[in-house]
Amino acid sequence: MHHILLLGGTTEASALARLLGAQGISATLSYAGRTENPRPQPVPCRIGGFGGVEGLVAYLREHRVTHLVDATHPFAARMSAHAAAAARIAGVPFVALTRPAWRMEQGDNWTGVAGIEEAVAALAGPPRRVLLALGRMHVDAFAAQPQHHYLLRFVDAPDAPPLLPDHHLVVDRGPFSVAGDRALLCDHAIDLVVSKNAGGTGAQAKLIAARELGLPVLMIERPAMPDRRELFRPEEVLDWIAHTPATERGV
Ligand code: 3Y8
Ligand code: NAP
Repeated sequence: MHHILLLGGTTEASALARLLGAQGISATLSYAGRTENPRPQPVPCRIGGFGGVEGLVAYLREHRVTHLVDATHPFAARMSAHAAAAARIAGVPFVALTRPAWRMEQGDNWTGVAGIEEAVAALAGPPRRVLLALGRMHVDAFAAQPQHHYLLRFVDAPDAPPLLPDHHLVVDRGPFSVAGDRALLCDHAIDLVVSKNAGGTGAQAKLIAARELGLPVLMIERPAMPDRRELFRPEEVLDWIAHTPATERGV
């Protein structure tokens, strides 16, 4: 009898949850609890951290998890590192469900930077009008470059106003549309887009709109991920589950 723990928070995780629910495969989708109203799911959900690797190992054993699927966002590096370690310790079959990084296409004008700090440093210089579509968790780092006008997009309204002196906040959740993001860039006279290389389709609209409008993009590259097997389609994960026998639990 299978029981899948699915680490979620992405479009692909939700697509896999729909497949698991439709096939009646026992699964739990896990959220960190970063947003106020996470999308309802067709399988039971749990919300909140596990308490590090040890906490996740204990969870895998207590809930007799037979397969662990890491379908978290490519920037959720800490969760992914914990998942790989805990699966190995607990002897639970493990796979990642992720998406390829975006690559520059004809008409794109990208400057790649290694991380958030490098993106902040790259914004030194005269005032610009910047779409900072990185969510809420890293926004305060950009207070080091207060000269710009920042257009911010958060999933939820923040408890306190962001530390940026000149900003406009949009509260909205993806997936976003090209028409919507193109209108946003035009209405706010944006001249630079800052983006994580999230991959997938949910966050891609701003890049396509930037290409159409001839705007430059500061692209933040992904953090390193542990060595692991990676699949790119939810159907491939179903197939993996079907062909990966559940090891004896609790031994
Ligand atoms: C809590 C679950 C689904 C999943 C949808 C995807 C697409 C829409 C686009 C922009 C970029 C950003 C951000 C983004 C997108 C999907 C996906 C994706 C980017 C929810 C969700 C959770 C989160 C957490 C949130 C972070 C933030 C990042 C906003 C739910 C809606 C910027 C990443 O306010 C906060 O603290 C938000 C934090 C982590 C990154 C950050 O550093 O701020 N995602 N996003 C998950 C949990 O608790 O475990 O509320 O339903 C999920 C989705 N957001 O099921 O349809 O697959 O990536 N999420 C980025 O890519 O740069 C927005 O604005 O253009
Ligand atoms: P992170 O930095 O890699 O993880 C920090 C800690 O949050 C983890 O150690 C774990 O706590 C907890 N955690 C993270 N994801 C979890 C999950 N799915 N279920 C239970 N606990 C989780 O993660 P993050 O970047 O904050 O991302 C948090 C969530 O938002 C993830 O589900 C991710 O898929 C989603 N998300 C993130 C981004 C992004 O840009 N980072 C974008 C879209 C969606 P413990 O150590 O206590 O177990």
